[in-house]
Amino acid sequence: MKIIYSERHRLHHGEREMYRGQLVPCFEKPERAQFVYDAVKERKVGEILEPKEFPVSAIERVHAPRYIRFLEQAWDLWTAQGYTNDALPAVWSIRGHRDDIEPENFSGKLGLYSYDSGTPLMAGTWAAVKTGADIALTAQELVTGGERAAFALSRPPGHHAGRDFMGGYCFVNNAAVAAQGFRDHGAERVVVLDVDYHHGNGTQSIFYERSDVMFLSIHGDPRTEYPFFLGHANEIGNGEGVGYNKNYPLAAGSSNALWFDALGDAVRRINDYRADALVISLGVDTFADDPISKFQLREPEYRKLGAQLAALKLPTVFVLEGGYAVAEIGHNVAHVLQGFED
Ligand code: SP5
Ligand code: ZN
Repeated sequence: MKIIYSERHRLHHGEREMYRGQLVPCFEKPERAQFVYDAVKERKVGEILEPKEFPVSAIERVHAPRYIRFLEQAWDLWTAQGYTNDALPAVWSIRGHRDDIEPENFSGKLGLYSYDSGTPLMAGTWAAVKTGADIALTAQELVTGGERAAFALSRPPGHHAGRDFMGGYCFVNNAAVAAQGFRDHGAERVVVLDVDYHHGNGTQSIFYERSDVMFLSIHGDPRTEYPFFLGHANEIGNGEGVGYNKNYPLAAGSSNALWFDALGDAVRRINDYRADALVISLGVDTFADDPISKFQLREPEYRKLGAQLAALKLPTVFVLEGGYAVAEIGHNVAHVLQGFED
């Protein structure tokens, strides 16, 4: 399958994230995409292409314009105050407080548009993030144009980013941008299936009231696992969207048998929905040796996942999400893609 990649992801390279009261080295780092690039190239998964450039309006189909303006301007606003280090939020709004007035103060703006202190923002963040969305849209356009599948090899990841918030190392929701791209180019029903270890809270919230994009996610139970405040089984959608959101929270440490039971149920639902296109939020932090996650997948499981996705026989875009066992993530991703193509 075609692989879309750009070196520009390197412009985003956070130094430290807040964890248990301390700043620790970022898990989400440029080497991640480099290892994936090296693995798909070495294994000849497919031709590697540069992305096209798309207008920001394509991103604003799923993100609030004032949030995107903020991302574009954030570094300039921060450095105008004399700072040169990564910006990290330390104050947030909360239930019942105002979100309709954007504070003038930079820390206030950053808090309004984020929900954790693990997602540093720096000089090249917007450029990398914009390129990531262009990569997702290029993959979608190729598949809309008749390619069976394409892989958006981008970072930073996207599935924790919502309509007007960043967090979980994510700024723009590349999977949601691709899904909306399918809708805007002829697909009537689109599925986003999220197999990252963490619940795709951003994607869920973007499509929660819609029946034209169904969202399914298999993830660590939010009772104990990040992002904690969304991803429970009783979140089934709202309004028009009732019945078009499905969560499979699994206890940390769950067996591969349980994981594939969830995938089997998801596959049945996707078949019943009669989708026109499929977007996979492909996180490989489900890997047994991932440093921040607690599932047990390895090569045979990744190949089986790819094969079961291929059996859906849908035009498919894979979008890279998490995965922090840096040296192995390239092979883990390649196993899914090769399992899909075999
Ligand atoms: C895209 C994605 O996978 N985002 C995940 C964000 C998780 N952020 C919280 C990470 C907490 C780090 N825990 C370190 C445990 C070391 N033993
Ligand atoms: Zn993750």
